[in-house]
Amino acid sequence: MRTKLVLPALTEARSPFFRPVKYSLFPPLGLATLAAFLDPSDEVSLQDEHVEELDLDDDPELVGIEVYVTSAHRAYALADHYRARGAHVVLGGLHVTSCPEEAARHADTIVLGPAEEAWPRFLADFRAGRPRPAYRSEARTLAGLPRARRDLIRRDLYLVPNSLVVSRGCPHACAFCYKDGFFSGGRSFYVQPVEEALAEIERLPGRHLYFLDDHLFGHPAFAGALFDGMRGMDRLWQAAGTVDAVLRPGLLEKAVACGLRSLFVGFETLGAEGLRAQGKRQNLGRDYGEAVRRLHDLGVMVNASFVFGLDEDDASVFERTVEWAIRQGVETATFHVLTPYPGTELFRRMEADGRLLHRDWDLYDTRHAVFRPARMTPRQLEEGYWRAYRDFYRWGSILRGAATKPDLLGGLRHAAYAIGWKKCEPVWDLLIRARRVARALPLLERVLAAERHRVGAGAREAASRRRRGQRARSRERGAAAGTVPPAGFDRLPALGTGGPHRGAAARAEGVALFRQRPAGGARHRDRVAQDEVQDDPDRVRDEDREQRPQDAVHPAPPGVPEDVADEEHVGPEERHADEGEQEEGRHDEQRRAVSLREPGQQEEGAHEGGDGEADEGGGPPRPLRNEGKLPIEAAHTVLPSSGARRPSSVAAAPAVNHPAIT
Ligand code: B12
Ligand code: SF4
Repeated sequence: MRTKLVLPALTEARSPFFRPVKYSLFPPLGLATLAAFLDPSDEVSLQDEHVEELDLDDDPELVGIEVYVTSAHRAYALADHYRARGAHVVLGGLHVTSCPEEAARHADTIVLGPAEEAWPRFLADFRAGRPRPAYRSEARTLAGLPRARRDLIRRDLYLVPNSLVVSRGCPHACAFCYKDGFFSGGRSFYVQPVEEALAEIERLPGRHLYFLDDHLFGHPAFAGALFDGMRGMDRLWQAAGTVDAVLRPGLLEKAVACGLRSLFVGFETLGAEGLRAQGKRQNLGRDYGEAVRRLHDLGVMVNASFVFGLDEDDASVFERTVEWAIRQGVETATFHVLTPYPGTELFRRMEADGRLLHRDWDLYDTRHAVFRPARMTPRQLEEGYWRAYRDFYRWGSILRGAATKPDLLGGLRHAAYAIGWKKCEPVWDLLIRARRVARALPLLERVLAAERHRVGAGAREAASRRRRGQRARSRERGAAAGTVPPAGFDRLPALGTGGPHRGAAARAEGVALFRQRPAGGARHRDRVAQDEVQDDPDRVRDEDREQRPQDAVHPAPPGVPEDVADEEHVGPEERHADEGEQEEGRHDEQRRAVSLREPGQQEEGAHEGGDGEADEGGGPPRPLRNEGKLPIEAAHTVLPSSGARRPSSVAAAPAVNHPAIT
């Protein structure tokens, strides 16, 4: 059987003038997966229009086309072309699943959802001469799949030929994500058996890997076993993860130990309210600054993803977001205009509210405003989006970001990575046209590897910073409870041994507990505070919280059987797990210390968090953290506008994973 599989490109990727490198990054893994189900006797050609001219004069019997929203029109044109030539055309992929009626007008057969089980059924029917017009994914597993036909991929045309996915979907359910629509009617998060994933990694040549999983850390037992298995493979790899996964102790360290050097993190917004409306509660109250620090301390570069146009965003959101990212020393940032993909909850809401401007799918590319934003015009949104890119990647911004790194090597690595992606686009364009883009991979590997020897030191530094942070937080709590003197104050001798009760009683009676310390007393006060920590009930609760079962890395027998692994996330249980997390998020909202700062309070805010610097200064007691007393709605992030060397916690909003490099 003569079969052709095609990944059509969106218009921009075919430009005769300029080709962004992002379209030459990853090969069409989905189509290589489908090709594996063909018979060895079948003739098959796989073409990716992002990197090559399509040969449209051929004469296949069966044509399979992958359809994304942005390439839908092109995909339909190709489908019409091949149908006119007598081929049987099958359309599949995300957009077909979202808009089946639309796709069906251009296809002999459509396949809805992930196709590992439906595509072989179709092939059997097709060979038997009775193909049906539609197939829907009925069973979902990644166990025992035939090997993706990577031999059909022209590796030399991609910068990152070793892309792979070892899971499908994600344990979360966000209103703007493609995930729920695509995986509806079955499991929406499942993983490959660990041995099979490791075997695939072993087969991939070279050192560099890019995991395209929506949330590689989404199943801690699986991810832990995978990372353990990858130790000693001498890989360098990149992936995507959520803020909460980054903050969770243990797993990230394992990932770094087996080669993680750059992570795409969906920060999405610095305000809580917008993404709360999107149902992304799992990351609420998370400390974004701490997430970035944790990654950097472990030698992992950060590609921070942000989305603009949420209902709480006004025209100031662009500058605030960019400024925050630069100050955090984020190496690369990916900005998106909020885009209601068809099939998502967000799309349904926007449609019901009459906010969609059009359905020209070509423009649903996260660069155009396709809906009416709440607090700015569509034009302001688009202009702000482009301005954010320009501002973040200005030479001055890159240098400022690089200057946040603790040493020269870190700064150079930062600058090299950012410049490589965004300042060398003409060079990429040339390499792409000369079909030499793969030659740049060793360079990428060198940049990624640059900090490797620092990782041990980074981890130690991180641990000591955490300890200092714990002490600082305990002091704050102690101060609130009346047991520990605030910064710059000493305990009055007569009341020095009072516990929380005594402190509260004394406060109630208006008795002074502390006196301002004369200059030079910091060392003594630190000792006192450290002793007090032992009695601090809040601290115990804090530690408990860090070790809650749901936060802990589950014991991971290597080779977690997929079914067992999935039980935690599949079907109704998945929903429960999600709800559990959301519930947890709600509790966290109440319990976690959320930094509440108003403009003008930046200097204090800048001293909060892990590094404990604030307490070294003396002066009056600084504002205490919220301790959950104020509603989270009040916790809009206010970004530092000046002065702070390292802004810390931000009222966190949930993360979204849309893995892409730039
Ligand atoms: C890698 C990637 C890219 C790569 C290239 C794509 C490629 N080589 O396949 C690059 C960087 C170029 C890219 C660019 C863009 N991307 Co992109 N990308 C991805 C990513 C991270 C992984 C895709 C992947 O390999 N998945 C793994 C394989 C195994 O799955 P699959 O491709 O879906 O294939 C399975 C099924 O869909 C089905 N199937 C697929 N094709 C076919 C065909 C037939 C005939 C059949 C029967 C079945 C079938 O079977 C496969 C096995 O189950 C996804 C996120 C995701 N989780 O999918 C986003 C994603 C696809 N991208 C997205 C977007 C928006 C974009 C951009 C517009 C971003 C931008 N602002 O520029 C551009 C435009 C893309 C385009 N050409 O139109 C969205 C798409 C939304 C939508 N509804 O279509 C996604 C889902 C990200 C997101 N969460 O928003 N992307
Ligand atoms: S947006 Fe990200 S975290 Fe949310 S469901 Fe999608 S992949 Fe998961």
